[in-house]
Amino acid sequence: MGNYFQPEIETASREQITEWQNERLSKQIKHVYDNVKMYRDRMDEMGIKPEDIKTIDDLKKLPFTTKDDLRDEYPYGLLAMPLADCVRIQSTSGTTGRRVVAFYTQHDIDLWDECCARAIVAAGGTKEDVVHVSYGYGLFTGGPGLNGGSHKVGSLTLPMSSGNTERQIQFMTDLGSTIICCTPSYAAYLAESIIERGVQDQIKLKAGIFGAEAWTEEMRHDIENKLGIKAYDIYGLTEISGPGVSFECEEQTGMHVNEDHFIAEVINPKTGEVLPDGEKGELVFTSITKEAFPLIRYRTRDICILNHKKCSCGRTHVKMTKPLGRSDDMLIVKGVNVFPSQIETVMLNQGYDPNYQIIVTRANNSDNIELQVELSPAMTEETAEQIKAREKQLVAGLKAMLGIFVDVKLVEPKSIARSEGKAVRVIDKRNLYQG
Ligand code: DLL
Repeated sequence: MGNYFQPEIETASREQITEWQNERLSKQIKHVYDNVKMYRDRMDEMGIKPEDIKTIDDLKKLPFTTKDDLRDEYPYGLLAMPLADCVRIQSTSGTTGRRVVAFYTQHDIDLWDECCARAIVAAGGTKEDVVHVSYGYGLFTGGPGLNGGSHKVGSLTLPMSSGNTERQIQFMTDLGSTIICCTPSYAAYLAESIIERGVQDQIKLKAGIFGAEAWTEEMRHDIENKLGIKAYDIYGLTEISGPGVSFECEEQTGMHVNEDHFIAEVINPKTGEVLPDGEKGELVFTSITKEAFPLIRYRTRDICILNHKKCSCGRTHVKMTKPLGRSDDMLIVKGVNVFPSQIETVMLNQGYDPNYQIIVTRANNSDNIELQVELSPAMTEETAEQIKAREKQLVAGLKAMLGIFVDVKLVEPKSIARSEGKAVRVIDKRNLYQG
Protein backbone atom coordinates (compact mmCIF):
# COMPACT_ATOMS: atom_id res chain seq x y z
CA MET A 1 0.00 0.00 0.00
CA GLY A 2 1.36 3.34 -0.93
CA ASN A 3 0.94 6.83 0.42
CA TYR A 4 -1.97 8.99 -0.49
CA PHE A 5 -2.54 12.72 -0.38
CA GLN A 6 -6.28 12.30 0.23
CA PRO A 7 -6.70 8.65 1.28
CA GLU A 8 -10.45 8.80 1.86
CA ILE A 9 -10.97 10.05 -1.70
CA GLU A 10 -8.25 8.12 -3.51
CA THR A 11 -9.33 4.77 -2.06
CA ALA A 12 -13.09 5.42 -1.90
CA SER A 13 -15.43 2.58 -2.85
CA ARG A 14 -16.93 2.49 -6.34
CA GLU A 15 -20.35 3.20 -4.80
CA GLN A 16 -18.97 6.30 -3.11
CA ILE A 17 -17.27 7.52 -6.29
CA THR A 18 -20.47 7.00 -8.28
CA GLU A 19 -22.45 8.86 -5.64
CA TRP A 20 -20.08 11.82 -5.84
CA GLN A 21 -20.19 11.74 -9.63
CA ASN A 22 -23.99 11.59 -9.82
CA GLU A 23 -24.44 14.44 -7.42
CA ARG A 24 -21.73 16.65 -8.92
CA LEU A 25 -22.76 15.94 -12.49
CA SER A 26 -26.36 17.00 -11.99
CA LYS A 27 -25.20 20.15 -10.19
CA GLN A 28 -22.70 20.88 -12.97
CA ILE A 29 -25.29 20.49 -15.70
CA LYS A 30 -27.53 22.99 -13.98
CA HIS A 31 -24.54 25.34 -13.64
CA VAL A 32 -23.69 25.22 -17.35
CA TYR A 33 -27.35 25.41 -18.37
CA ASP A 34 -27.79 28.55 -16.32
CA ASN A 35 -24.52 30.21 -17.26
CA VAL A 36 -23.25 29.04 -20.66
CA LYS A 37 -25.36 29.94 -23.66
CA MET A 38 -23.84 27.30 -25.92
CA TYR A 39 -24.79 24.48 -23.53
CA ARG A 40 -28.24 25.95 -22.87
CA ASP A 41 -28.96 26.31 -26.61
CA ARG A 42 -27.80 22.76 -27.34
CA MET A 43 -29.82 21.26 -24.54
CA ASP A 44 -32.89 23.28 -25.52
CA GLU A 45 -32.50 22.11 -29.11
CA MET A 46 -32.41 18.51 -27.96
CA GLY A 47 -35.23 19.02 -25.51
CA ILE A 48 -33.08 18.13 -22.51
CA LYS A 49 -33.63 19.89 -19.21
CA PRO A 50 -31.05 20.00 -16.42
CA GLU A 51 -33.40 17.85 -14.28
CA ASP A 52 -33.14 15.08 -16.89
CA ILE A 53 -29.47 14.53 -15.95
CA LYS A 54 -29.55 12.72 -12.63
CA THR A 55 -26.84 10.09 -12.88
CA ILE A 56 -23.74 9.33 -14.89
CA ASP A 57 -25.85 7.02 -17.07
CA ASP A 58 -27.66 10.12 -18.32
CA LEU A 59 -24.37 11.59 -19.53
CA LYS A 60 -24.69 9.94 -22.92
CA LYS A 61 -27.82 11.96 -23.64
CA LEU A 62 -25.66 15.08 -23.82
CA PRO A 63 -23.76 16.25 -26.89
CA PHE A 64 -19.97 16.34 -27.07
CA THR A 65 -17.86 19.47 -26.77
CA THR A 66 -15.03 19.79 -29.29
CA LYS A 67 -11.98 21.96 -29.86
CA ASP A 68 -13.97 23.71 -32.59
CA ASP A 69 -16.52 24.76 -29.98
CA LEU A 70 -13.70 26.26 -27.95
CA ARG A 71 -12.52 28.12 -31.01
CA ASP A 72 -16.00 29.38 -31.86
CA GLU A 73 -16.59 30.54 -28.30
CA TYR A 74 -13.14 32.12 -27.85
CA PRO A 75 -12.44 33.88 -25.56
CA TYR A 76 -15.35 34.20 -23.11
CA GLY A 77 -18.17 32.10 -24.57
CA LEU A 78 -17.71 29.08 -22.34
CA LEU A 79 -16.99 31.01 -19.19
CA ALA A 80 -19.50 29.96 -16.53
CA MET A 81 -18.65 32.48 -13.81
CA PRO A 82 -18.40 36.26 -13.77
CA LEU A 83 -14.92 37.31 -14.85
CA ALA A 84 -14.60 39.10 -11.51
CA ASP A 85 -14.67 35.70 -9.76
CA CYS A 86 -11.84 34.31 -11.90
CA VAL A 87 -8.26 34.59 -10.70
CA ARG A 88 -6.21 32.90 -13.43
CA ILE A 89 -5.96 32.21 -17.13
CA GLN A 90 -3.85 29.45 -18.66
CA SER A 91 -3.53 28.69 -22.33
CA THR A 92 -2.10 26.30 -24.87
CA SER A 93 0.37 27.34 -27.51
CA GLY A 94 -0.86 28.22 -30.95
CA THR A 95 -2.52 31.17 -32.56
CA THR A 96 -6.05 32.34 -31.92
CA GLY A 97 -7.58 29.72 -34.17
CA ARG A 98 -6.19 26.87 -32.14
CA ARG A 99 -5.42 28.50 -28.87
CA VAL A 100 -7.33 27.28 -25.85
CA VAL A 101 -7.89 29.78 -23.08
CA ALA A 102 -9.03 28.31 -19.78
CA PHE A 103 -10.25 30.26 -16.76
CA TYR A 104 -9.99 29.36 -13.08
CA THR A 105 -11.60 30.58 -9.89
CA GLN A 106 -9.57 30.27 -6.70
CA HIS A 107 -11.59 27.15 -5.90
CA ASP A 108 -10.67 25.68 -9.30
CA ILE A 109 -6.99 26.34 -8.61
CA ASP A 110 -7.25 24.71 -5.17
CA LEU A 111 -8.76 21.55 -6.62
CA TRP A 112 -6.26 21.47 -9.47
CA ASP A 113 -3.40 21.81 -6.99
CA GLU A 114 -4.86 18.91 -4.99
CA CYS A 115 -4.91 16.73 -8.10
CA CYS A 116 -1.23 17.51 -8.68
CA ALA A 117 -0.48 16.91 -5.00
CA ARG A 118 -1.97 13.42 -5.34
CA ALA A 119 0.44 12.77 -8.21
CA ILE A 120 3.43 14.00 -6.22
CA VAL A 121 2.52 11.89 -3.17
CA ALA A 122 1.94 8.86 -5.42
CA ALA A 123 5.52 9.34 -6.64
CA GLY A 124 6.72 9.21 -3.03
CA GLY A 125 6.65 12.94 -2.33
CA THR A 126 6.35 14.30 1.21
CA LYS A 127 7.00 17.61 2.93
CA GLU A 128 10.63 16.54 3.32
CA ASP A 129 11.14 16.59 -0.45
CA VAL A 130 12.66 19.20 -2.71
CA VAL A 131 10.44 19.33 -5.79
CA HIS A 132 12.27 20.67 -8.82
CA VAL A 133 9.75 21.91 -11.38
CA SER A 134 11.24 22.24 -14.85
CA TYR A 135 8.00 22.42 -16.78
CA GLY A 136 7.50 25.81 -18.38
CA TYR A 137 5.88 28.47 -16.22
CA GLY A 138 3.57 31.00 -17.76
CA LEU A 139 0.55 30.27 -19.89
CA PHE A 140 1.48 26.57 -20.11
CA THR A 141 -0.16 24.62 -17.30
CA GLY A 142 2.81 22.35 -16.51
CA GLY A 143 4.82 24.69 -14.26
CA PRO A 144 1.92 26.30 -12.36
CA GLY A 145 0.15 22.95 -11.87
CA LEU A 146 3.03 20.99 -10.35
CA ASN A 147 4.12 24.09 -8.45
CA GLY A 148 0.71 24.33 -6.80
CA GLY A 149 0.69 20.59 -6.10
CA SER A 150 4.09 20.74 -4.48
CA HIS A 151 2.93 23.58 -2.19
CA LYS A 152 -0.10 21.53 -1.13
CA VAL A 153 2.16 18.63 -0.21
CA GLY A 154 4.32 21.06 1.71
CA SER A 155 7.46 20.19 -0.20
CA LEU A 156 10.18 22.74 -0.80
CA THR A 157 9.39 23.90 -4.32
CA LEU A 158 11.99 24.97 -6.85
CA PRO A 159 10.17 26.88 -9.60
CA MET A 160 12.94 26.39 -12.17
CA SER A 161 10.84 26.55 -15.33
CA SER A 162 12.35 25.10 -18.51
CA GLY A 163 15.70 25.71 -20.17
CA ASN A 164 19.16 26.68 -18.94
CA THR A 165 20.35 23.15 -18.26
CA GLU A 166 23.54 24.35 -16.61
CA ARG A 167 21.57 26.20 -13.95
CA GLN A 168 19.12 23.31 -13.54
CA ILE A 169 21.97 20.95 -12.68
CA GLN A 170 23.60 23.50 -10.42
CA PHE A 171 20.42 23.95 -8.37
CA MET A 172 19.79 20.24 -8.38
CA THR A 173 23.18 19.51 -6.84
CA ASP A 174 23.38 22.57 -4.53
CA LEU A 175 19.84 22.28 -3.16
CA GLY A 176 19.45 18.53 -3.26
CA SER A 177 16.38 18.20 -5.48
CA THR A 178 14.68 14.86 -4.82
CA ILE A 179 11.75 14.94 -7.28
CA ILE A 180 12.00 16.33 -10.78
CA CYS A 181 8.95 17.37 -12.81
CA CYS A 182 9.47 18.00 -16.53
CA THR A 183 8.71 16.57 -19.96
CA PRO A 184 10.17 13.10 -20.52
CA SER A 185 12.28 14.39 -23.41
CA TYR A 186 13.81 17.05 -21.17
CA ALA A 187 14.37 14.44 -18.46
CA ALA A 188 16.30 12.31 -20.93
CA TYR A 189 18.33 15.32 -21.99
CA LEU A 190 19.03 16.28 -18.37
CA ALA A 191 20.14 12.73 -17.62
CA GLU A 192 22.64 12.85 -20.46
CA SER A 193 23.89 16.26 -19.42
CA ILE A 194 24.39 15.06 -15.84
CA ILE A 195 26.34 12.05 -17.05
CA GLU A 196 28.41 14.20 -19.40
CA ARG A 197 29.41 16.41 -16.48
CA GLY A 198 30.14 13.38 -14.33
CA VAL A 199 28.04 14.68 -11.44
CA GLN A 200 25.73 11.67 -10.98
CA ASP A 201 26.95 11.10 -7.44
CA GLN A 202 25.94 14.63 -6.45
CA ILE A 203 22.34 14.12 -7.57
CA LYS A 204 19.80 13.17 -4.90
CA LEU A 205 16.83 12.58 -7.18
CA LYS A 206 14.60 9.62 -6.30
CA ALA A 207 11.61 10.17 -8.60
CA GLY A 208 10.45 12.04 -11.67
CA ILE A 209 6.96 13.08 -12.77
CA PHE A 210 6.94 13.25 -16.53
CA GLY A 211 4.15 14.10 -18.94
CA ALA A 212 2.71 16.59 -21.44
CA GLU A 213 3.89 14.46 -24.38
CA ALA A 214 3.99 10.83 -25.42
CA TRP A 215 6.88 8.68 -24.24
CA THR A 216 7.66 5.01 -24.51
CA GLU A 217 8.47 2.33 -21.94
CA GLU A 218 12.00 2.21 -23.39
CA MET A 219 12.38 5.87 -22.65
CA ARG A 220 11.13 5.28 -19.13
CA HIS A 221 13.74 2.60 -18.50
CA ASP A 222 16.46 4.72 -20.03
CA ILE A 223 15.64 7.72 -17.80
CA GLU A 224 15.23 5.52 -14.72
CA ASN A 225 18.59 3.85 -15.27
CA LYS A 226 20.49 6.99 -16.10
CA LEU A 227 19.14 9.06 -13.21
CA GLY A 228 18.69 6.21 -10.75
CA ILE A 229 15.06 7.21 -10.12
CA LYS A 230 11.56 5.87 -10.55
CA ALA A 231 9.81 7.65 -13.44
CA TYR A 232 6.06 8.33 -13.16
CA ASP A 233 3.72 9.39 -15.91
CA ILE A 234 1.27 12.28 -15.51
CA TYR A 235 -1.44 13.31 -17.93
CA GLY A 236 -3.67 16.29 -18.41
CA LEU A 237 -4.82 18.96 -20.79
CA THR A 238 -5.41 22.67 -20.48
CA GLU A 239 -9.08 22.38 -21.37
CA ILE A 240 -9.76 20.15 -18.36
CA SER A 241 -7.36 21.96 -15.98
CA GLY A 242 -3.79 20.95 -16.82
CA PRO A 243 -1.52 18.23 -15.41
CA GLY A 244 -3.05 15.96 -12.81
CA VAL A 245 -6.20 14.88 -14.63
CA SER A 246 -4.62 11.47 -14.14
CA PHE A 247 -1.35 10.21 -12.67
CA GLU A 248 0.62 7.05 -12.20
CA CYS A 249 1.07 5.15 -8.96
CA GLU A 250 3.93 2.81 -8.03
CA GLU A 251 2.42 -0.01 -10.10
CA GLN A 252 3.26 1.99 -13.26
CA THR A 253 0.57 0.31 -15.34
CA GLY A 254 -1.59 3.26 -16.30
CA MET A 255 -2.77 6.50 -14.75
CA HIS A 256 -5.54 6.89 -12.16
CA VAL A 257 -8.07 9.47 -13.33
CA ASN A 258 -9.14 11.82 -10.53
CA GLU A 259 -12.71 10.64 -10.84
CA ASP A 260 -14.10 12.81 -8.09
CA HIS A 261 -13.41 15.75 -10.44
CA PHE A 262 -13.48 14.29 -13.95
CA ILE A 263 -15.76 11.68 -15.47
CA ALA A 264 -13.90 9.69 -18.12
CA GLU A 265 -15.54 7.95 -21.07
CA VAL A 266 -13.98 6.22 -24.06
CA ILE A 267 -15.87 6.52 -27.33
CA ASN A 268 -15.59 5.30 -30.87
CA PRO A 269 -14.20 8.46 -32.52
CA LYS A 270 -16.16 7.80 -35.71
CA THR A 271 -19.60 7.05 -34.28
CA GLY A 272 -19.48 8.65 -30.84
CA GLU A 273 -20.67 5.39 -29.27
CA VAL A 274 -19.46 4.81 -25.69
CA LEU A 275 -17.15 1.80 -25.50
CA PRO A 276 -16.85 -0.69 -22.65
CA ASP A 277 -13.80 -1.03 -20.40
CA GLY A 278 -10.81 -2.51 -22.18
CA GLU A 279 -11.71 -1.15 -25.61
CA LYS A 280 -9.51 1.36 -27.32
CA GLY A 281 -11.07 4.69 -28.29
CA GLU A 282 -11.09 8.43 -27.81
CA LEU A 283 -10.99 9.73 -24.29
CA VAL A 284 -13.79 12.12 -23.31
CA PHE A 285 -13.89 14.11 -20.06
CA THR A 286 -16.60 15.91 -18.16
CA SER A 287 -15.35 18.24 -15.45
CA ILE A 288 -17.81 17.98 -12.58
CA THR A 289 -16.26 20.35 -10.07
CA LYS A 290 -14.91 23.15 -12.27
CA GLU A 291 -16.60 26.48 -11.65
CA ALA A 292 -15.14 28.85 -14.24
CA PHE A 293 -14.56 26.65 -17.26
CA PRO A 294 -16.61 23.47 -17.01
CA LEU A 295 -16.60 21.31 -20.10
CA ILE A 296 -19.19 18.63 -20.73
CA ARG A 297 -18.10 15.52 -22.64
CA TYR A 298 -14.98 17.15 -24.03
CA ARG A 299 -13.37 15.13 -26.80
CA THR A 300 -9.65 15.05 -26.04
CA ARG A 301 -8.65 13.36 -29.32
CA ASP A 302 -6.33 11.19 -27.24
CA ILE A 303 -6.75 7.48 -27.92
CA CYS A 304 -6.58 5.22 -24.88
CA ILE A 305 -8.13 2.36 -22.91
CA LEU A 306 -9.85 2.55 -19.51
CA ASN A 307 -9.52 -0.17 -16.92
CA HIS A 308 -11.45 -0.52 -13.65
CA LYS A 309 -9.46 -3.51 -12.36
CA LYS A 310 -8.25 -3.36 -8.78
CA CYS A 311 -4.84 -1.74 -8.45
CA SER A 312 -2.18 -2.98 -6.03
CA CYS A 313 -1.63 0.58 -4.79
CA GLY A 314 -5.06 0.58 -3.17
CA ARG A 315 -6.39 3.44 -5.26
CA THR A 316 -9.84 2.78 -6.66
CA HIS A 317 -10.07 5.41 -9.36
CA VAL A 318 -10.20 4.12 -12.93
CA LYS A 319 -6.92 3.83 -14.80
CA MET A 320 -6.25 5.00 -18.35
CA THR A 321 -3.40 3.73 -20.47
CA LYS A 322 -0.83 6.16 -21.73
CA PRO A 323 -2.27 7.86 -24.80
CA LEU A 324 -1.82 5.37 -27.64
CA GLY A 325 -2.25 7.90 -30.41
CA ARG A 326 -4.47 10.80 -31.47
CA SER A 327 -7.68 10.82 -33.42
CA ASP A 328 -6.63 14.06 -35.08
CA ASP A 329 -3.35 15.10 -36.62
CA MET A 330 -1.97 17.13 -33.73
CA LEU A 331 1.75 16.68 -33.14
CA ILE A 332 3.59 17.57 -29.97
CA VAL A 333 7.00 18.87 -30.95
CA LYS A 334 9.38 20.23 -28.32
CA GLY A 335 6.41 20.21 -25.99
CA VAL A 336 4.42 22.49 -28.29
CA ASN A 337 1.11 21.38 -29.79
CA VAL A 338 1.36 21.70 -33.56
CA PHE A 339 -1.37 21.19 -36.15
CA PRO A 340 -0.32 20.65 -39.77
CA SER A 341 -3.11 23.05 -40.74
CA GLN A 342 -1.26 25.87 -38.95
CA ILE A 343 1.82 25.17 -41.04
CA GLU A 344 -0.30 25.04 -44.17
CA THR A 345 -1.89 28.41 -43.37
CA VAL A 346 1.51 30.11 -43.10
CA MET A 347 2.67 28.53 -46.36
CA LEU A 348 -0.44 29.46 -48.32
CA ASN A 349 -0.30 33.02 -46.99
CA GLN A 350 3.18 33.28 -48.41
CA GLY A 351 2.07 32.15 -51.87
CA TYR A 352 3.07 28.48 -51.91
CA ASP A 353 0.91 25.67 -53.22
CA PRO A 354 -0.15 23.06 -50.69
CA ASN A 355 2.54 20.57 -51.69
CA TYR A 356 4.54 19.87 -48.58
CA GLN A 357 5.69 17.33 -46.10
CA ILE A 358 6.42 17.64 -42.40
CA ILE A 359 9.14 15.38 -41.06
CA VAL A 360 9.57 15.05 -37.32
CA THR A 361 12.65 13.37 -35.89
CA ARG A 362 14.30 13.08 -32.51
CA ALA A 363 18.07 13.08 -32.00
CA ASN A 364 19.78 13.32 -28.63
CA ASN A 365 16.33 13.56 -27.05
CA SER A 366 15.60 16.75 -28.89
CA ASP A 367 12.81 17.06 -31.45
CA ASN A 368 13.41 18.48 -34.88
CA ILE A 369 10.68 19.49 -37.29
CA GLU A 370 11.50 19.89 -40.95
CA LEU A 371 9.14 21.31 -43.54
CA GLN A 372 9.74 20.51 -47.17
CA VAL A 373 7.77 22.81 -49.44
CA GLU A 374 7.70 22.77 -53.19
CA LEU A 375 8.49 26.02 -54.94
CA SER A 376 5.71 26.99 -57.29
CA PRO A 377 6.85 26.85 -60.95
CA ALA A 378 7.07 30.68 -61.16
CA MET A 379 9.41 30.78 -58.17
CA THR A 380 11.97 28.59 -59.92
CA GLU A 381 12.89 31.61 -62.06
CA GLU A 382 14.13 33.43 -58.95
CA THR A 383 17.78 33.86 -58.00
CA ALA A 384 19.39 31.76 -55.27
CA GLU A 385 19.36 34.83 -53.06
CA GLN A 386 15.65 35.41 -53.52
CA ILE A 387 14.98 31.80 -52.65
CA LYS A 388 17.12 32.07 -49.50
CA ALA A 389 15.10 35.13 -48.52
CA ARG A 390 11.88 33.15 -49.07
CA GLU A 391 13.14 30.38 -46.83
CA LYS A 392 13.93 32.89 -44.10
CA GLN A 393 10.51 34.47 -44.43
CA LEU A 394 8.83 31.09 -44.07
CA VAL A 395 10.92 30.24 -41.00
CA ALA A 396 9.91 33.57 -39.44
CA GLY A 397 6.22 33.08 -40.28
CA LEU A 398 6.23 29.61 -38.74
CA LYS A 399 8.06 30.82 -35.67
CA ALA A 400 5.41 33.51 -35.21
CA MET A 401 2.59 30.98 -35.65
CA LEU A 402 3.97 28.08 -33.60
CA GLY A 403 6.62 29.59 -31.38
CA ILE A 404 9.25 27.06 -32.44
CA PHE A 405 11.93 26.84 -35.11
CA VAL A 406 10.95 24.85 -38.18
CA ASP A 407 13.76 23.79 -40.47
CA VAL A 408 12.42 24.87 -43.87
CA LYS A 409 13.65 23.25 -47.10
CA LEU A 410 12.34 24.65 -50.36
CA VAL A 411 12.39 21.94 -53.00
CA GLU A 412 11.79 21.68 -56.76
CA PRO A 413 8.20 21.63 -58.04
CA LYS A 414 6.78 18.09 -58.23
CA SER A 415 9.58 16.61 -56.15
CA ILE A 416 7.37 15.58 -53.22
CA ALA A 417 5.64 12.27 -53.92
CA ARG A 418 1.93 12.67 -54.68
CA SER A 419 -0.32 10.19 -52.99
CA GLU A 420 -3.34 8.66 -54.61
CA GLY A 421 -5.52 8.84 -51.57
CA LYS A 422 -5.14 11.04 -48.57
CA ALA A 423 -1.96 13.07 -48.79
CA VAL A 424 0.72 11.97 -46.37
CA ARG A 425 1.63 15.28 -44.84
CA VAL A 426 3.37 14.14 -41.71
CA ILE A 427 6.15 11.66 -41.29
CA ASP A 428 6.77 11.24 -37.59
CA LYS A 429 9.88 9.14 -37.22
CA ARG A 430 9.87 9.25 -33.42
CA ASN A 431 7.47 6.28 -32.94
CA LEU A 432 6.32 7.56 -29.59
CA TYR A 433 3.01 5.78 -29.38
CA GLN A 434 2.87 2.11 -28.49
CA GLY A 435 0.05 -0.39 -28.34
O1 DLL B 1 0.36 19.13 -21.66
C1 DLL B 1 -0.74 19.47 -19.54
C2 DLL B 1 0.37 18.74 -18.85
C3 DLL B 1 1.45 19.45 -18.34
C4 DLL B 1 0.29 17.38 -18.66
C5 DLL B 1 2.45 18.78 -17.66
C6 DLL B 1 1.28 16.71 -17.98
C7 DLL B 1 2.37 17.40 -17.47
P1 DLL B 1 -1.71 20.73 -23.17
O2 DLL B 1 -0.55 21.56 -23.56
O3 DLL B 1 -3.07 21.31 -23.27
O4 DLL B 1 -1.60 20.29 -21.66
O5 DLL B 1 -1.62 19.39 -24.01
C8 DLL B 1 -2.53 18.34 -23.80
O6 DLL B 1 -0.84 16.72 -24.36
O7 DLL B 1 -4.27 16.02 -25.00
C9 DLL B 1 -2.15 14.82 -24.84
O8 DLL B 1 -2.24 14.68 -26.24
C10 DLL B 1 -0.77 15.31 -24.48
N1 DLL B 1 -0.32 14.74 -23.21
C11 DLL B 1 -0.42 15.29 -21.98
N2 DLL B 1 0.11 14.44 -21.05
C12 DLL B 1 0.53 13.34 -21.72
C13 DLL B 1 1.15 12.10 -21.33
C14 DLL B 1 -0.57 19.59 -21.05
N3 DLL B 1 1.46 11.83 -20.07
C15 DLL B 1 -2.18 17.16 -24.66
N4 DLL B 1 1.41 11.21 -22.31
C16 DLL B 1 -3.03 15.95 -24.34
C17 DLL B 1 1.10 11.46 -23.61
C18 DLL B 1 0.24 13.52 -23.09
N5 DLL B 1 0.54 12.59 -24.02
